[in-house]
Amino acid sequence: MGHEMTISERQLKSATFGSGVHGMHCLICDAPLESFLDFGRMPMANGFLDEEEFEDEFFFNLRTGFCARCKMVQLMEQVDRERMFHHQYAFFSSTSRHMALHFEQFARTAHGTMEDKTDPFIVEIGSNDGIMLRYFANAGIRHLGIEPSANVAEIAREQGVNTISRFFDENLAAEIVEQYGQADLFLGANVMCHVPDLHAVARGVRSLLKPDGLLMFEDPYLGDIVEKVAYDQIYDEHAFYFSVLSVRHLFSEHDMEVVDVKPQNVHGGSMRYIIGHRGAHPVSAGVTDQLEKEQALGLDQPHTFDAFRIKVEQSRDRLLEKLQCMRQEGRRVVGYAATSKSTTVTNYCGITPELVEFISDTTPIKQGKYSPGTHIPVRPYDDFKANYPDVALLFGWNHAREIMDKERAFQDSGGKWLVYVPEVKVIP
Ligand code: DWN
Repeated sequence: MGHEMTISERQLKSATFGSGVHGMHCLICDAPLESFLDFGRMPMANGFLDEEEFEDEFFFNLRTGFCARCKMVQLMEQVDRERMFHHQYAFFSSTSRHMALHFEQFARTAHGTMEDKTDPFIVEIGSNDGIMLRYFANAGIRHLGIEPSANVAEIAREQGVNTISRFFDENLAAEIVEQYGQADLFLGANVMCHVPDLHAVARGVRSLLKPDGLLMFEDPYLGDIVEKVAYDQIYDEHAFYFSVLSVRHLFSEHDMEVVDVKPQNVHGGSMRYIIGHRGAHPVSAGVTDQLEKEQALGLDQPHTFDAFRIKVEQSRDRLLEKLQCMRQEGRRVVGYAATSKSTTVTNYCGITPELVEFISDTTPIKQGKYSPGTHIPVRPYDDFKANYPDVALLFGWNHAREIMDKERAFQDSGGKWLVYVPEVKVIP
């Protein structure tokens, strides 16, 4: 996943950067930003750490803003990309079986758009451990993954997925064209929203794609975040929260247009955007339909985000109250899945090790460490299985079906799930 070296020049224009809501500018269109939600001091979502690192832990101010001009929702402050994506990046896409299937289907759909092509070439930005590109690698199709986090990129290479560890921009696009020629498809899954300098990516995509080439990417959808009060999608790595409205504006600045959109039932509700050079492909009626839905939902209006903030605060208060009640009743609560999202929830709600004994997670690199900011121990999944708690706080709510299906024994033993998206409730 990539973005420009440091904070965008656009935001640096602000003399009051980091000290207030005034003077911040939109990373896309440079209009003044309106801040609508301040989570306060926040560590990095994937900054799992050892005890001796507590003292030097990095924090920043997590705030979101809305651009009334281009409708882009975004972070008001960016963390340098090298702090987030490096040789010890803690997230591996292949940890979910359901997601592996989803990406195989995405790859098949993308492949289907190239049936008439001879020797097609596919590029994927933020290809992680190769979860999607391995489909093309196995089919013998020319492909290139771009993944700056060296440890996950290495896993992709071991599986035969051609991968380079770089951040993508127009300069890298020129190098790729020189070496491989232009691309038929440019893919991205849960990556574009991580890139503060999206203009550099858009310029790169524009020069890299053939005249009839397609950009297909998907990210968590702002409409779902707002409707489900899924505020934990907001953290350092997610610079943007896209709608069709804002994505259309961005690419229109680069002579490209959204030709289709497809809602996806992953990560709590995502949207897939299909984009081509302006005029190269017919625009589907689905685009207009979705734009109308967004207007009905008020995604173009600042008051929608003020209402969202109130619901977020209510959700935080209810969750904390529930956990405090459970502690008073002497019930053991354990977190399930040390997700990036859990960092926002635990820090914003003030969930400490007194309320949540540990967080169970299947990723070896997180185990034995502590959660960012709140320092809840992260333990291997076997610890959860060996001694079921009374309640599991489901930080991986976006994988609820997959997780609850495989944890039937926990529920059969009397265990309960505590969820907080779309509302705070105990299951069963
Ligand atoms: O955009 C991003 C999304 C797509 O993935 C990133 N910035 C980082 C990451 O976000 P996340 O960490 O919130 O992703 P997940 O997929 O909701 O959670 C993954 C974590 O959950 C891993 O640490 C593994 C853990 N997990 C588990 O312990 N047991 C996951 C599943 C499905 C399980 O059964």
